[in-house]
Amino acid sequence: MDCLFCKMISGEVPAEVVREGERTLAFRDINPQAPVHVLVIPKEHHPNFASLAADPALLAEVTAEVGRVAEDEGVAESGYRVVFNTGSGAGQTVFHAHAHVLGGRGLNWPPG
Ligand code: DGP
Repeated sequence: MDCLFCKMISGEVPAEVVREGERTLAFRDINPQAPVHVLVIPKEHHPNFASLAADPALLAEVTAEVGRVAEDEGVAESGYRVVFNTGSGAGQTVFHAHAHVLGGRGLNWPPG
């Protein structure tokens, strides 16, 4: 399967990994939108959030890792945002489910 994030999991494409679990990987976004911008992904290929959510145990592992990333990156107290862009209309460009963890600056609402 020609999936960029699967290639990062296999090591074929380099990634700046910040955490690795048995079923998850967390790495820095190549185009950070905030001082902290980490992507948390399941190692199993799921094309989007809806597919990932069909495996509640795996979704729970991803979200637990999001919380650990926020702690590790020092934004748990100051605040952070978790985003799953789902579908091209919402800005999804990589079709392997991923949570964006954004923090380290003030974040506006509503998002653009
Ligand atoms: P989205 O637009 O929600 O599908 O987010 C995809 C993110 O993936 C985007 O913020 C940029 C990031 N990204 C794309 N290619 C690479 C890459 O090769 N390495 C890393 N670390 N991040 C990437």
